[in-house]
Amino acid sequence: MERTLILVKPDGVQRGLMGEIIGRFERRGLKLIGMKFLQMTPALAEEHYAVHKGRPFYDALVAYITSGPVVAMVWEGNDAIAAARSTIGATKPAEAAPGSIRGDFGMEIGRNLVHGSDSPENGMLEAAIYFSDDELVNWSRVTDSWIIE
Ligand code: IDP
Ligand code: MG
Repeated sequence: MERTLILVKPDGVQRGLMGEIIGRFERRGLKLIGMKFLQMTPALAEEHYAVHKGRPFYDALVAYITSGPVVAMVWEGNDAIAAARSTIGATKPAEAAPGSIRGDFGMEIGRNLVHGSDSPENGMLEAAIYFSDDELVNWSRVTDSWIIE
C-alpha cells in the first residue's frame, strides 16, 4: 500500500473548496488514514519544500503555503501516488486536464490549490512531517472489496 501526503493549500481553504477537494479523493477510492487542519509555520514550510530551496519561486512558495491554514491528509491505496496526482492534475493549472482539481478550479501555478507527494518514498517521508504514527488510523473500510480486486 502506498501513502500520499495531500495538502489543501491556503487558496483551496479560503475559496471554500475543502469539501470539494477532499470529496474527490474520497470518491476516487483512496482511503483516508489521517487528517488535520493547521497553520503552517515558515519552519514547517521549509521542511516540506526543502527540495525547492534556491529555486526562483521558493520565497513566494513559502509565503503562499504559510498565508493561511491548510488541510493536511494522508491517503492510502495501491498506486496512491499516481492516482492522487492524476486527480490533482498538472502543476500548471492552465495545462491541467478538465476534471482534475487544478483543471477545474485553478488558473495559475502559484495558486494551484493542492499538494500531492511525487513518489512512494516521499509519500512516507512527507506523511511523517505532519503526523506521528499514533495519529494515523488503521481501519477497515466496508467497501474495500468493491474498490480493490
Ligand atoms: P507539484 O505541486 O505539482 O508536485 P512541484 O514542481 O513539486 O509541483 O512544485 C511545488 C509547488 O511549487 C507547486 O505546486 C507550485 O505551488 C510551486 N511552483 C512550482 N513551480 C513554480 C513556478 O515556476 N512558479 C511559481 N510557483 C511554482
Ligand atoms: Mg511536487
